[in-house]
Amino acid sequence: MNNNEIIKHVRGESFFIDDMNTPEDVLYGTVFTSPVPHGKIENIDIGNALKIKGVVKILDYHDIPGDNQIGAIIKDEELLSDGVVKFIGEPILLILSEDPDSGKKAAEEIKIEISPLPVITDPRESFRKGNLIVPARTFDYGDVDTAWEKCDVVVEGRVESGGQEHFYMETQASLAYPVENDGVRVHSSTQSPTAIQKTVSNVLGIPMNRVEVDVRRLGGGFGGKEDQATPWAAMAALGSYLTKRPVKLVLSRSDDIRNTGKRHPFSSDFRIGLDSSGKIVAYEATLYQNCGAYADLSTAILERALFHSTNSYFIPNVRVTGVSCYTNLPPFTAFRGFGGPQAMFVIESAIRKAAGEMGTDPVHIQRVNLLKEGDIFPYGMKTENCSIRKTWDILREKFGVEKVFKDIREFNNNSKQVKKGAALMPVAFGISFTNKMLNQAGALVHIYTDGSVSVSTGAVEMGQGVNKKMINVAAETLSIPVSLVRVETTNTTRVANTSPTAASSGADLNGMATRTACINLAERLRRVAAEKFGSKPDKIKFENGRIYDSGGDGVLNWVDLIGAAYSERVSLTSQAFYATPDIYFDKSSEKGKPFAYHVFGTALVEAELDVLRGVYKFNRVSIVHDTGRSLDQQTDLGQIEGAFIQGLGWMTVEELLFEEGGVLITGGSSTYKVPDIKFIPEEMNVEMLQSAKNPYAVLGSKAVGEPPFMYGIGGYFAVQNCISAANQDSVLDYNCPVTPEKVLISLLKK
Ligand code: MTE
Ligand code: LUZ
Ligand code: MOS
Repeated sequence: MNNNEIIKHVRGESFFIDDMNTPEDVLYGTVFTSPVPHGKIENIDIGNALKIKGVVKILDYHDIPGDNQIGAIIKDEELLSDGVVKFIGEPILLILSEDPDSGKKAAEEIKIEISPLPVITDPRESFRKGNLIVPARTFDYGDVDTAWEKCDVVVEGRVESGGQEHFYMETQASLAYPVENDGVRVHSSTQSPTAIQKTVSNVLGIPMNRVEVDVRRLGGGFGGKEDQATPWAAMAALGSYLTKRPVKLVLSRSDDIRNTGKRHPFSSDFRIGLDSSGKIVAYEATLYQNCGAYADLSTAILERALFHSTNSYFIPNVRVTGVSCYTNLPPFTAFRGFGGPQAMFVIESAIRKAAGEMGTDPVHIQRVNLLKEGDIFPYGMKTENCSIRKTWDILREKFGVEKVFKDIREFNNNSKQVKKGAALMPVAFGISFTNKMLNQAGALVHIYTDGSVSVSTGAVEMGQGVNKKMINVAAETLSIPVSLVRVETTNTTRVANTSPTAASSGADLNGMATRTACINLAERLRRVAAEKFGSKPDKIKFENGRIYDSGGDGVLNWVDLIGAAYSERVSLTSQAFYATPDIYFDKSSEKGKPFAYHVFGTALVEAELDVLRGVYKFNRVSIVHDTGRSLDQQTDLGQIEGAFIQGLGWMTVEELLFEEGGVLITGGSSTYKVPDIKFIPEEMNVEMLQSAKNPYAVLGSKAVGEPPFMYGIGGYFAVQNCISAANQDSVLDYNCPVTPEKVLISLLKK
């Protein structure tokens, strides 16, 4: 199959913001940001900066005609600081210049005096000082307090997981134009066109109908542009609105890495209790979420962490508490998995530690606790079409899991300098935005008189192939070749009030809306054909661009049918809406059915360690993943492999380091390592379980964007197994990423 988007990317033909033609009068935006992690601005001197040739204007918060506010969930973040800065990289001034270089020079000439305030970077310290975004939340199920007595083994521990830089190929970028009647048009690399429309309207103090946001595609988002494309777009819009000139604002890689949020680091405590058969009887955990300086999406991310704190296991007694702690780091934000990976790393660590204590194979504990059909999650939702055991068993048979472990033991018995290890990682991930309101989407479909079809939805293409999936849905529903269908830019004037393309539900929600719009069109066309054949609408069949009468011998081709419909003055446009049915959640009891359904799967990750150097590689990964009826197999394969690698990177080599005072040490590709082609396992086996039933997404498909990320967690434990094989005395800790340096240290530990 031919994924048009990807072929264009490879050929370098795809357009991103920075490739767009800019008018001659364009101005360039440069953002002057805080050099300190916390402080009060005493004085700013822009005198010398204004003298630089090419500098047109330098804006501060006084220039904002509307609200100086960008907080999406909690209104705690200014667009341009009005006095107190809380992280290094916080925007203070917007420099507008005729060329990008003079903006940069001007920024260097700005003199700022800031009196320092105390800096906190550790979430536990912030917690002790009561510096929380909202009060702690607790999910409670069964009776944990009395359950400990029934356990044969109880172990406790601490787990740390690091942040993660999104490292999308295209940095944050926007281009804003003034349009007549006091409006603006904004092109942005954003996952949330409507969020930008709302924020720009609010910042400029103009109604939303004067703000048009248009998105062609993103050079990657991964959650980093769900909320954090907004400030840059709002600044470009502000500059454009005030100067009546186009303004382009594209962050350099180093500014992007320094000024924007990443995956939240978590620090967690757990206690787990099991009976002698390996059944988990009770589980308790406290998650300290390092939120950075502003709320951003942190509270929603913490909520999803709580939802996924028992991963794919049934545990009868659970209490998990989460706290969202402010610190003086960039506001951490959405990143593939959205808190799910952080919470799953905690329960997987707890299982490993318990297995060590009991002298049991962790694989055994994982297996006996896997969810069964009808089991209940701690938040009250029942599993349905639960395929976790099926994916586990298929993996076991198809990829000879037992033999893999046996071969590894034999290999390790005969090898001193190289040790091997492997781990299994089952995953259950809930699909729907946990904020019910966001589970809605719209589509607008036109059929032109030549039979070609135009589809607009609220979904944003960011490399995940959602456009290809929309094409497939429209083509299948109208029974026409995919070559007749084109997906337009995502534009707030065509599809309004859109949710971000996120929570893996872009294809689900927008696909449903697209399908409904196409069904409406097909119904109208069926009536036209019936009229023409002198037959009944329910006798009309669509097949491969051919329309025929199953009750007679009338036949039409697609183009003639469209021509007939047009002559008969039948509307060839349909707009449709979709809202996920039957989801609800009661925050007072923390119970409900927050997800339309779950995605399941299991991975086997195999690693090999060079004991002298501490370096490791991943030889093979085998994944059985429940895709439902795939909307596009090539795309889904890419999503499963890509998400796994990104998860593996988070667990192993991607180390985000801040100095004590909040200075980012790993601010570029020379200091922050992302997986490269050589890091990818030599052998990647992916088995898609397409038979899994799913009535809750379009055409029986299942969301695929985020769930496979968490297979990467298996990589951590595979490396840990190598370490144990090399040094039985090494004390295993649960602190990702497990970089080669850390491996070497634990190998040397006695
Ligand atoms: N794949 C690519 N190539 N680039 C991306 O930015 N984002 C991921 C995932 N896959 C991403 C990606 C994230 S975080 C999400 S939520 C989903 O795609 C969003 O798209 P979907 O809802 O259409 O699956
Ligand atoms: N974004 C969001 C998400 O706003 N709510 C969610 O539940 C979610 N889940 C995953 C990724 N992004
Ligand atoms: Mo993805 S983290 O939902 O953008």
